[in-house]
This record gives sequence, structure tokens and C-alpha cells, in this order.
Amino acid sequence: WAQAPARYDTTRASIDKHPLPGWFDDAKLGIFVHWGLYSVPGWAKGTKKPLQEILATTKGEEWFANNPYAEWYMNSLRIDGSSTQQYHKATYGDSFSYDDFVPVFNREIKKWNPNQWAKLFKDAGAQYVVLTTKHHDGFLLWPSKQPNPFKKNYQASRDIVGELTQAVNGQGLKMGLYYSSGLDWTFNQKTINNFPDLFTAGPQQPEYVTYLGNHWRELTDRYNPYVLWADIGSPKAYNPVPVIAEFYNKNPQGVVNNRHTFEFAAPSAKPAVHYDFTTPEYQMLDSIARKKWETCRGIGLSFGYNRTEDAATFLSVDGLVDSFVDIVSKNGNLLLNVGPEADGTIPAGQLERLNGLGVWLKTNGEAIYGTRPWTKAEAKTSTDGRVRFTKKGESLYAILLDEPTGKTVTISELPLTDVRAVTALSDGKPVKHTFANGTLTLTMPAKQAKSVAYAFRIN
Ligand code: FUL
Repeated sequence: WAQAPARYDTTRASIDKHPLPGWFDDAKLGIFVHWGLYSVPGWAKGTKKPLQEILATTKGEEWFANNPYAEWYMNSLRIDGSSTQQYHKATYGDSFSYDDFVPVFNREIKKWNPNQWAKLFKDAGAQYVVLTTKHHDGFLLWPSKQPNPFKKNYQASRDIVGELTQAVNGQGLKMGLYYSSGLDWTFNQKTINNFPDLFTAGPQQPEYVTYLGNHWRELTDRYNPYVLWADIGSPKAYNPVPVIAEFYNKNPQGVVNNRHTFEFAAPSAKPAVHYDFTTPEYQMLDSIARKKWETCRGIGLSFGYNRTEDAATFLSVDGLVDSFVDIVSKNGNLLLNVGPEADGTIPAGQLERLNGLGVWLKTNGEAIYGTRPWTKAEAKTSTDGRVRFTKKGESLYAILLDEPTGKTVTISELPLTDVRAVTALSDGKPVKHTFANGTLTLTMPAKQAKSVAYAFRIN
């Protein structure tokens, strides 16, 4: 565990010494917000084929022509014959361009209330929020001193970044900023038809290298974020170290993800530049990872708002709590995405999931916040129910992800010598139990309210 230096200099060795701040490890839940021009059409067909299946025989053409990520609308629109191109022509006509969404978005966002969002995120149990300040389409959600050089007024008419930061901080949550550093479709207009195209679609011009660095500095100076969440790497000539070192000097409690460098998009043998956490997307891990990680995912299959998504196919509250607990037991955080409509409305199906998660966390948050992984993450009950573990101080927490089938629950092979007390977090009352030779049997509380997952404190 590295000792934090008093000041970081702009070398890799120096920023390597940045220790993971406790708040990020403790927080467990963040809310990701994808909001921008693509929220106006809010449309993506989405291939129903699993990505692995597509990649087994092709380079991913099917994925990009029917991209489930609605925030990719601008690229999908450029692909001849794509489902998005057909939808766009039928809905807006031949001469309506992506840029024509600018005045619509800027009119719609007048209705947005950032305090409502911040309150909602807090009630969902989140401890931090990460907002797309600029996605791949290059549109800026803040009034930058360095505007887009190709498109006039290609930025939001409100300071969305500033207003949300203020509202989020007002709720006692920390703010994080996402910035698409590796892709900017105004600097490089190459259509991305397949995965290999990703490596040549990133702008490489020196002007972009300057633009990107200036933006990160402006964002950190002006908004004092706690997370710099870069995406798709960066141009080859861009060195992320100075921006990260300056960020740490300004806020030693800040964290950066693993997508800041060129090597992220084009993996090489070169050791990666320092990062505080990795970012598996729509992925879970099988076992405890030593390095801190954060899974990001939408509630459905898109990050940006997608009006075609049927809320019935969204992750259920039960499924959401199960994956969240699983992630936490393995040293991860969950960055759960919401995709608001252009006027700031958060779709009902997403609201329902946020509320469900918040309700569960209100009772069971003790087994989540501030915990660390135990020596093992998983177990099965004698009736095959999934169990996950976390620990905090002297307490071990066991969380049952499946509804117990009987009055008692038995968990074996626990590396414990003694169990003095078991408490149900549902009512704070002691639970009748026996423990011998690593086998713990709990008697489920008689008047247990039904829950999507049951947590117990074991001492
Ligand atoms: C990806 C992007 O391409 C998606 O649109 C989304 O922003 C996700 C978090 O990162 O790689």
C-alpha cells in the first residue's frame, strides 16, 4: 500500500503512488448519467444476438448496424442501411441532420430540475454520480472556453455540468465527470462499422490533443470533481499523466478510471498508466479481485435513453440487488446508469428500479457501505440458495440472494472458529442459530417481511 506523496509530479512513478481513497471503496454505488443530443431521438434497435456470438464469425458489423447503445445514434445514422438510418429518415425526413437536434435539446432542457435528480440518486442509495460531459458525438454539456472548432454553439444552453454538480454536492454526494477522450466524431468523422474501426476512428490531430487536455483542466478547475472517468482511451500523442497529477494535487481524494490512455483502446505490452479502478462494462467477476473495480451498466441494454426498450426486459429489482451484492462481495462498485429523456424525465421503468434498490439499501446498507471483501465471496446454502459475504470491522455479513425454502438456512464450510451472535438486519433482532465445525444454521425470523435479499450480521 503506497504512502500518498505530499505533492504529485508529472511522472508515472509519482501518480503510481496514489492510494485508493477510502470513500470510493466505501461508496459501492454510483449513478451514471448519459444525457445529450442522442436523448432527443432516444432510439436504438439493438441486435438481439449476444455480442460473443456476433464476434465469433464477424468483426461486429451486425452490432454497429443495430447498436443497442442509443448514445451511439450519430454513428449508427452514418451507417448506410442501418436500422437507425431508416428510423431517422422515416421520423425526421431526409434533410434533418444530427445537428438539428441541438435546438431541440436546448429547448427541452429548460424543463430540467437538477435537484430532483440529485434527491432521487441519493434516495436510491448512491454515494456518487458520474455525468457525461461530452460523449462521442462531441456535444458539450458545459459552457466551455474552448468550444467545438467545427460546429458553432455545439454545446448545451444551460451549464448542465455545473448545475448537476451543485445539486449533487448539495445532497452530500460526490460528483464525477465522464469525458469521451478517445472518440470525438466532430474531429474524426470516420464511420465505425466494426470493432477494428474503433482503433482508427480516434482523432489524432495535435489540435485535438490540446483540446482534450484543456477540457479536462477546465472541468477539474471549475467543478472540483472526485472522479475523472475517461472513455475509449486517447490520441497516441496525448499524455494523461500531467492532467491526473494536477487533479490529485487539487483533490488527493479524487479517483481516475483505466480508460485515459491510448493503450486502453489499442492494448499493447506497454504497462498501463496508473488508474484507481478498472471498468468492466456489463460484466461481473467470478471471484474477489485485489484491484478495485467498478462495473458500469444500464438498467436495460443501453446507456442513453432508448424509447424502444420495453421495461419488462429491464433488470428486475431482485436481479439488480443480486448483481449489486455480488459485485460488492468481490471488491467492486456498481455504477448504475440512468438514461433520461431530453427534458430530464427519467423513464418510469428506471425510476422503479432506483426506488427498489433504495428501499433495500435503507434496511440492509450496513452490509454494503464501508465493507470489504471477506476471505471468500460466495457460498451455497444446503438447499442451493446463493449466499454472498462482506465484512466490516468485527462483523461478517451473509446475504441470502434467494428466498429460503424452509424455516432454517444452513451454510457449511465457513472458515470461522466461533459464532457468538447473529442479527437480522431486517429487524435488528437476534437470530436463533447453531454453529459447529464450520456449519452455521439460522432460524429465519418468524415475521420476516418478504425481501429480495436477506442480510445477517455475524459476530
Ligand atoms: C462505452 C461507450 O462507447 C458507451 O457509449 C458508454 O458510454 C460506455 C460507458 O462506455 O464504451
